[in-house]
Amino acid sequence: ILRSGYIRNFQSHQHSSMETISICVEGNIGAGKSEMLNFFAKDPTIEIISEHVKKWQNVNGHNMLDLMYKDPYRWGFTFQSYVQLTMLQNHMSKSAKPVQMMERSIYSAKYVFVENLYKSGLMPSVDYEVLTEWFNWATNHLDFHVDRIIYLRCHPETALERIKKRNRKEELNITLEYLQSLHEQQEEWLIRGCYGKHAEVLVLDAEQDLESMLEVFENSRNKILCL
Ligand code: TTP
Repeated sequence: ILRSGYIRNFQSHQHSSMETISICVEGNIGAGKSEMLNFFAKDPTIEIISEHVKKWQNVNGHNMLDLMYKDPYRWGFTFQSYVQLTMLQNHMSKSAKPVQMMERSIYSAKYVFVENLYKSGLMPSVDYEVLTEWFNWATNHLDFHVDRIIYLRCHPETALERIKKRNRKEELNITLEYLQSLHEQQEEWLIRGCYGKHAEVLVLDAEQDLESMLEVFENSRNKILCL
């Protein structure tokens, strides 16, 4: 039986104990999502899904991430449609473990990145409409659910500092303004609920250094894992 992702998400609190708990980690570029997933990867009861950036850097020899940053108007649609596919593949993958934790979701790809490209004039409206049709169909007809969203919330300035430090070559020209727009989109989605509610949202303060963040993950373990 096909179930609506939306309807299932609203009913997340009722999920049966036989089902995997599905957690998505969200936050701006550089917020520390990978560090959080690395921390929980040590737990044998949790399946981690995190290698998405590597996929986007090599689509059968094409670095889609790089093309998108070099010319978003030309490549934004191609890139975002591939992101949408890889996110769907992640959502649909079945886990043998009781908890599945994934980096990002089809929702942030759409509500944060696609909306931002469109609103800032970097995506033609026909591209935006086609991506939206695909997104609406997939989230309404495919059988996946999200139980909890962890929002690693930090200032765009902090995100920029971390991006500079890690020095991913495709991201060298990311500006503070770009991160501010993405931050606004995240706030619209996860704090102000402008795109509807897909799952319970747990906000964690991601301003702190890595050591303090690891302590936060340890102390909030039960809340994060919906225990
Ligand atoms: P993130 O998914 O934010 O991964 P990250 O490694 O930056 O996360 P963290 O530092 O918190 O561990 O972004 C990866 C790159 O992909 C980044 O340059 C932004 C870009 N991206 C898009 O352009 N569109 C999208 O829909 C998504 C999800 C990411």
